[in-house]
Amino acid sequence: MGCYKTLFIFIVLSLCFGCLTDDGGKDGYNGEGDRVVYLSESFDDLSGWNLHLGGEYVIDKDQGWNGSGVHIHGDGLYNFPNLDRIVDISGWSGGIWLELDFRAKSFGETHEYTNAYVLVFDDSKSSLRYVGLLAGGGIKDTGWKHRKIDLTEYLDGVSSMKVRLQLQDHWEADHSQEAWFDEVELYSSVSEQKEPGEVTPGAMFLDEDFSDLSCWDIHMGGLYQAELGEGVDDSGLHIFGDGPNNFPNVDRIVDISGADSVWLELDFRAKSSSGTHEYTNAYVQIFDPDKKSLLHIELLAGGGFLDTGWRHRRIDLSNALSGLDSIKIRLLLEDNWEADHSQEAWFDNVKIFSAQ
Ligand SMILES: [Ca+2]
Ligand SMILES: [Ca+2]
Ligand SMILES: [Ca+2]
Ligand SMILES: [Ca+2]
Repeated sequence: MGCYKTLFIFIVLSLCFGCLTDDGGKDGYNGEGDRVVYLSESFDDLSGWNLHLGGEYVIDKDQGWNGSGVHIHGDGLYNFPNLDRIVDISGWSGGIWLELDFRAKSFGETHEYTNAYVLVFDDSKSSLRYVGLLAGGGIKDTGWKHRKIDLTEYLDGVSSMKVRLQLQDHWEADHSQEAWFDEVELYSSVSEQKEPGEVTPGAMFLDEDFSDLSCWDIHMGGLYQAELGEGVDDSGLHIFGDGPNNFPNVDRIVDISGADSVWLELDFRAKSSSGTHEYTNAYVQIFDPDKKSLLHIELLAGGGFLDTGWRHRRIDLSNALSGLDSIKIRLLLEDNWEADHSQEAWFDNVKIFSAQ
């Protein structure tokens, strides 16, 4: 499999600071079956949400999927307008899901610049647990879409979460984006919980054990370096150093033509000089190299820890990557912090494959 030099354009995943006070989510009540509903928001009004604006952005009510919804619109340069609220989910058991309807619109359809996100934090630790990319470029108007997100793995041990609905505008002031959200539901259920199925790899598209780095394009910043370091067995990729606002990463193109399902798995470890901040650390990003659009973000470790130790993650990308012949995979460390707060990350055994 070849390696290709590709134009590198940065996506900076924003983490806007902190939220102010909140009156908390709606009290839990029983919905369908054994569902416990923690948040059921139809946006008849915006009460209970903290609005965080930037540039010339406005957040107000507009036509939603069902009745009214919330609308983020305006323009700005490098702005991340969002609304968030804290939801008490103490005592949840079984599985926990977030459902919402959204629509995202962009001035242009040819850029990887991102648009609509939903972010989930552990509020008690100010740590980011989940990054849901809803629309990541390559579109002019998604129309209304529905998304159901299984947060069970990401909210393990969390009793107070913050949900943030966000538009990211990395673009010049005269290129605008807008997003709508509606019918946001957060609920847990024991009976709806699904056991993760076993997956047997079939065709392998990438099987990287990091015995060398020759097939990767390396993009560093600040004092960051990439080297062959400690792996799960033998060597792995180690990204280390320091800098303010640096996003060192490696990427490569992977041919997935003919895939009828696409799975990604990898081992990773992330370390931070502080265990108390929501600042992020290790990510995997997947792009459509032709459209330069971002298709999936997997947050591996998002703050609130000193050292994760080695962990394993397996992700079903079949829906996000359906119909593509090639993708770009990027292994990324984000250092949004000052120069004297450092982070490092390790990656090993990165595999992309079809299920048998
Ligand atoms: Ca509504
Ligand atoms: Ca703009
Ligand atoms: Ca290895
Ligand atoms: Ca730093």
